Amino acid sequence: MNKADTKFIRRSDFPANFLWGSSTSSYQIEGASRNDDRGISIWDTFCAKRGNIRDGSSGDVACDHFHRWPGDLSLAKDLGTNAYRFSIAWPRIFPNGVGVAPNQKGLDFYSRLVDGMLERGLEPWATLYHWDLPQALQDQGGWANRSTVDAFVRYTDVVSKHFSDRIKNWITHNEPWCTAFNGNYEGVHAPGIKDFKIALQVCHHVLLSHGLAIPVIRRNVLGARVGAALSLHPLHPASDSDEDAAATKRHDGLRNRWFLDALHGRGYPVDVWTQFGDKVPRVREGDLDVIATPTDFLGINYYFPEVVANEHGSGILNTKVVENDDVERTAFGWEVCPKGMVDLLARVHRDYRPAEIYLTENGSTYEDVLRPDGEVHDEQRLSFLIRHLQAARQVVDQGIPLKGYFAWSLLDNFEWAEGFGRRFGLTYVDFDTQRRTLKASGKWYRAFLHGTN
Ligand code: IFM
Repeated sequence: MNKADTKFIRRSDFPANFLWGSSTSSYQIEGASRNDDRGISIWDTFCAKRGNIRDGSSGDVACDHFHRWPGDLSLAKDLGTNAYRFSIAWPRIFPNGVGVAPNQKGLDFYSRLVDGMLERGLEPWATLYHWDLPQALQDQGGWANRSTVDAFVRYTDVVSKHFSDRIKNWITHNEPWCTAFNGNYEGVHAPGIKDFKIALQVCHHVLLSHGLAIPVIRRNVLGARVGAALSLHPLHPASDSDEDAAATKRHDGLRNRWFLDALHGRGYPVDVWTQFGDKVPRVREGDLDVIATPTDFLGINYYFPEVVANEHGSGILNTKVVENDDVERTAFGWEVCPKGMVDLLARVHRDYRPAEIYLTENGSTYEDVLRPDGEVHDEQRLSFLIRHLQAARQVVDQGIPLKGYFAWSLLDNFEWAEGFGRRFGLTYVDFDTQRRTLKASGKWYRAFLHGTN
């Protein structure tokens, strides 16, 4: 393990108005999947199919946050964070995805939750879509069907109107890449489709719905601040060869530029678009302008860089992500590379100039053990956190408008296809008893935020 020196980072190294938070998402923590008339989501369906989730689990109970949210928000407050990123489960608001009237009980749940944040001095950062699409919409084709875009806009309208007095910060979509490609090309996430053409269409509709939602939120919420959260990766060629350099550019075209270019008014990158042949999405006149609707910030979820090689026959773009052995990795196999975060944010700032950037997720998973002394000594996560905060400071020092950091995650939770086997929390959750224990990394974050480390 690479030790990080805790002395070299202090909260006071950051601007006084820097936002400090933690992130979660509805399906990963809420549980109570049938309570208060919540509808079925694609993740309920996906989890029910044997073999989809590594440990056969689901988010049915998860962290039981639906019932335990007061304690969880108090954990976030005790950490010293001043913001909290959460997501709203669409099927709690519209159990069938659309409808004449929303489900009042669903609105009431989030109302209590948001009041709980405000009472604790946590600024609510709401994500509208963190992957739990109502199953009824998937039954009509899901995001591949353009009518899902209209349904999303209607859901956005209802929710943003309802919370207009209490939520100012809105994230339309979390990681559209994952929605589109994990869910509809690789088939490892809900809805479990493996079709590149469908994935590209899904991606287009998700981005379109982002653009259409922005003016709706602005109309409903005075002083609203709106953006999307993208999962982005710094990329490196596997060798000095021209082939690997070209492969890296192609991979970047889909992994990063497909989203960044479209959101910043440049359309989809032509160099990769032309490689997709008849698989390209149907794009109507005006769609690209809608997608490029100006935002207030860009959310970046940073986890790891990728090394790319040219490989004929591999994937759609003849590219392959390779692993070199001599790097530090998390238990997920993801490379630990704080410098990659600096490079990535510098690149985004240089090439796209978003008004503000927030690190809306950053974190790591390790095999945590709750010891007999009642402690979780997660030194590796602690080191990961410190080094990424040091990297964040370098970003700020370079004059890049990074305005906040949200650690993923407040709690260990349901890690999608990996089930409960991947712990990302600053807080350890015993899923048998639902007991929460702040890990060493969480204690350090608390001391950092309170200025006592
Ligand atoms: O748990 C996920 C989260 O839902 C989206 N971003 C990455 C995290 C870790 O895999």
